[in-house]
Amino acid sequence: MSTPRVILSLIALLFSGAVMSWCLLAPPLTAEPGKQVAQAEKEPRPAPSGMVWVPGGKFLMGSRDGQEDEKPVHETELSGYWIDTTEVTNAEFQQFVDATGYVTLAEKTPTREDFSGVVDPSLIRDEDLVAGSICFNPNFDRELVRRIRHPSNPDWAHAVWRIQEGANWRHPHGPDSGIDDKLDHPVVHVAWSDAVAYCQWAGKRLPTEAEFEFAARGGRHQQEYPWGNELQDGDRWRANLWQGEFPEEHDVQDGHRFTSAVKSFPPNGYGLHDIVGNVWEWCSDWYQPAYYLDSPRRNPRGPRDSLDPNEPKIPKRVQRGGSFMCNDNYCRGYRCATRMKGDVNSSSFHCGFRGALSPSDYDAFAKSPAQQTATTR
Ligand SMILES: [Ca+2]
Ligand SMILES: [Ca+2]
Repeated sequence: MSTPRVILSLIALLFSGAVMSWCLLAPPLTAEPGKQVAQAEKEPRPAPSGMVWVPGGKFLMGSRDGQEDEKPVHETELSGYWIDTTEVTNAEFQQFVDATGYVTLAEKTPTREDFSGVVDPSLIRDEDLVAGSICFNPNFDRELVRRIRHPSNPDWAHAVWRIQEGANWRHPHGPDSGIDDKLDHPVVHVAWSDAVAYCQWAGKRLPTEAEFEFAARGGRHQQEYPWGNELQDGDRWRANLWQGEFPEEHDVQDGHRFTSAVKSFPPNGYGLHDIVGNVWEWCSDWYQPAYYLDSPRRNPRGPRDSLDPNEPKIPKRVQRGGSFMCNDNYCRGYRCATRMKGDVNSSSFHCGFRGALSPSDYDAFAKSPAQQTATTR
């Protein structure tokens, strides 16, 4: 069942596994946990429709207690920016595709040349070269998964995930599924380049990893989640996550087995919905686990290139926020500080994106194809 994309990217895309130890002593903290971060910049003009102003300022990025790639906690300073209040929806992506005829990566049949330099072409079978995208495998071998026990084992990932032929943004679970009843759900099965193409049409850009974490924190200082340090509010779930022992038990206590309509859960302190949970979201940065050791203090934009020591040949960008597939026993991507990486040439049924915009880019935004279309309707 494996295709090169499965072989090369499943673990990296879907499991926030152990990374090498780069832990250093964290610098002294300059603010009390939970304290509001001072608002640094006033909004220069009214926010574009569907966006909110995030004022920037200083914050402590990273976590003392998380994965090694979240360390050290370091003071970071950001300029203000606007960011979409929700993940980009199927309806919005439909507008983009209708206007441009854009075809996503998952809709194209890969060729052997697509994997040049990454895998020996002779190892790729003809039957593996199919258009498709990564989905959960509900018929996974339970005995195998129990025997392997740990998600860091490649065989575990290959058992639980699969390339679904015919899965793409129009067909989230394969050819027999559709989005007619999911137009207000986040678009999924978008590769990094697909997300960038949409943002360019919309006159926006992907948020940087630092912008995403700042936004997720919602003005709260060094809190585990966007709303505080408790995952649940009594019995109430605050985001679309996975409840039960992954992957064998799925209790669906939050009412959503897969994606949920955006705004199904309350916003955080900046008015952002699903900034954790529902779907993972692409950021603009390349991924390197040790980046925090020497990242710029002001407006960091990620390293110059990608380096995942586990799979150094595969270029990876940052993903953030976790998804409806995340829970405590598998992948705690819904923490504010959790970092994830994704193969830029892969897509999945639980990763999407949202747009960001800097004030300096506002004029270009106003002239973007999407805005021009909107004003001539
Ligand atoms: Ca759920
Ligand atoms: Ca999300």
